[in-house]
Amino acid sequence: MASFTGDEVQTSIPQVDRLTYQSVDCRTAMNELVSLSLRDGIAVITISNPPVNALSPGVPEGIRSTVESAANDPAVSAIVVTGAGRTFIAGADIREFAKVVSGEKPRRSLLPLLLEIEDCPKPVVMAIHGTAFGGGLEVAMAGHYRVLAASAQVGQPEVKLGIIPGAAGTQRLPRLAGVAKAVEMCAFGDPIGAREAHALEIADAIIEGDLLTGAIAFAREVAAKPCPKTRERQKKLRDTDPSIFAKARQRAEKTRRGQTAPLAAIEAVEAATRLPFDAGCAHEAELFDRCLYSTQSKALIHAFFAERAVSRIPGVPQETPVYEIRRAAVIGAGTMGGGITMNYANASIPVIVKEAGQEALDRGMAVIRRNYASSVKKGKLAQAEMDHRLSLITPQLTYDGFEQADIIAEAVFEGMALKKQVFAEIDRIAKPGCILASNTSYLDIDEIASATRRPQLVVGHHYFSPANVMRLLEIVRGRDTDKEVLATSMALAKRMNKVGVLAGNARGFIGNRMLTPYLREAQFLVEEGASVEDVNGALYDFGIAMGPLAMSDLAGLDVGWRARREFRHLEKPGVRVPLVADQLCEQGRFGQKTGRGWSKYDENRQPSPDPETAALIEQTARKAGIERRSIGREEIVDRCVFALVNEGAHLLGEGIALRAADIDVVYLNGYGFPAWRGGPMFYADTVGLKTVLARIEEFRERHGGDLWLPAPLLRRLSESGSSFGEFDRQKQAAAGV
Ligand code: T1G
Repeated sequence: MASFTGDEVQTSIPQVDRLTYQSVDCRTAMNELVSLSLRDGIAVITISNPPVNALSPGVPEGIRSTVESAANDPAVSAIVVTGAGRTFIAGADIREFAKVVSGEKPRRSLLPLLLEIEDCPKPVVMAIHGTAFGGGLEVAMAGHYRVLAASAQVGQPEVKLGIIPGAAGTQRLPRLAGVAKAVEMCAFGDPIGAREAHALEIADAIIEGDLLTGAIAFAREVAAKPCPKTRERQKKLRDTDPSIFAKARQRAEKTRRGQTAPLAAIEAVEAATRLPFDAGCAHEAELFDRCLYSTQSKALIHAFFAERAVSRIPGVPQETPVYEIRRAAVIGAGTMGGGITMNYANASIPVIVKEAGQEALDRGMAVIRRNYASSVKKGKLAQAEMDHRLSLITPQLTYDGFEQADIIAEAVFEGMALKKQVFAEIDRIAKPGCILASNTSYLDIDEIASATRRPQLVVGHHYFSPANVMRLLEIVRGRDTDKEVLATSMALAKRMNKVGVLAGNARGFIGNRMLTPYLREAQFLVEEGASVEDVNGALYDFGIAMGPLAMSDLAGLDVGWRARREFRHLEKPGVRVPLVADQLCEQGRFGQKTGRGWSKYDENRQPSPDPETAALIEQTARKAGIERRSIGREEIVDRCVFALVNEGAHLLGEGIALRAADIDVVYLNGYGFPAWRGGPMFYADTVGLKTVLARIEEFRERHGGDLWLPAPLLRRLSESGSSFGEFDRQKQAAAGV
């Protein structure tokens, strides 16, 4: 069973600064981030550090001084700590981590402050609304009592940033909620709601109505009572079943494959059951530092901020007006149309879904119902909510009602002629100001828009299959697409709980454009001697959710086949193209859906090597005079991943993608690229662009032609010793977004 070793730590880990947070002068007892007020003997400490009350520099200092001041004030019988705005404390300030890792700032420990809160002679009541995450929950657990608004959430999501709780969260949480729950919350990072927190005794009360009023009343009740210290609670640590940790490690290896922080979190909570509190905290701090200085943490923190930056579009300021989307209509109830319809219903937007025939419509609605039913079965959706969402969906065979829609999403068969016909039709029906969105995955948005009289209201909304599950939405800007339409699309993505990424109107936009060379190399590798299993296995071990050929078999080989036939005229003579996939399709082998493709599939869609495919590959290679050789995993990974990177650099250079980070967000949320590698562009930076360029030139040397022509931007950044991250920073500074 794997234990935490920590992935390669990039830089040496400096000693933690024992200097705790310097308190400000007690007389003032507050700073602009933390204020203190008195309500009839109850001190109210309010943290106000928008947008999420992170523990940025100045906040811990303010908390320390105000707690000290209240503790020393004879007029105070109890203390309430709360957050201003939409949330309690959402954790440590993640932006500070980079400064610590770069050595710009010393790492400061929150531990002494939390001990002071816990040792305060007057009851400290933590009043929690919104989120108490990470350091926020750790501060809350150092308090003597916690009262939650009914809608509040608490959690230790640090592992999602490649770290673990670093302020005794792994030591105090098991003492409050029990070891099993603490392992789950710290190792997997998902928050829990107020009711569950109350049932687990993390929360002492749920406050209905005004939180502060309820918290002050609660504080008044406990003012004369003793101050229970979380660190002194032992009951829930006793007789811990050791299989809790073994099971958690198994689950982490299965569901957090390749990630090191979950294993570190399990080890830290385990330490709480073996070591006294202080020693447990010291062990936690050591594990925390190993994670913090790891590449995985940098990658996951990059992914956190990248996902929040994608909605910033130069020239589309945050205050750009958006169209109100009250009603929607979808054309096509197939695999994509059905999922898109669910997205609108999930966002509480009434939606019409139109199909050409009753049978197809019934089939589409049956899939929608089945999807909802399976969520109810898994306890992810209440039956009432399922019924409500279905009630928002109107299946039909006509365009009736389309004239009232604020947006019409098209998800018909991927052919330009049909798309243009449909857009001409809906353009005639739709009301002025209605947005027309195409789900095309690679066709020219301007060409589609040319079939309408409102090209400024035409945009690509490219969802990923299954559309109701995959978080990515590529928002494709056409030549005439209005900025209000882009702003509306970004806002709609957020309403659907999707990540909207802006893409330029190039064939295949961002994701699929990069996928072409990635899949090309995977196919060339099997022609040159690697087995289908070698190629899939190497990328799977690299961390990608599914190997390239397995992914093609899942998506259906006929999808690419149709596109290749549509664009055969664009192929450059004399340029090598993959030779096997077309033959598989001509033999009706489309992958999982036909039981055979690159691999064979049983009735449970479990893959196994297909000797016929292997023979076909060998035969094809021989006929084409392709030399076959044994190929190592490193070459397989480098050729596939660097093909992605090189094409990504072309896209950036052409302005099809705004930021390298946007490309990473596309691949993390649409193509199963491991978040702990940060995305293809971030990964390239960790390898070093000089190394990437040298490898690409080596491949060009060996395989010739333009396929491995290094992108000019990649060459420029590599030669100037720069990186994609630096490219983004400079661009952001220049654009001021
Ligand atoms: N630090 C710095 N900035 C943060 C932040 C944080 N912890 N959380 C959010 N932001 C910024 C974010 O970048 C965005 O900025 C804005 O706030 C709004 O965020 C010691 C070591 C709280 C659920 O992992 O999960 O504590 O883009 O768009 O959708 O053991 O933010 O507007 O410039 O996400 O309403 C642990 C991370 C830290 C929580 C709100 N805490 N945050 O979601 O808004 S590690 C977390 C969230 C730690 C301790 C350890 C979410 C949210 P901008 P948003 P939202």
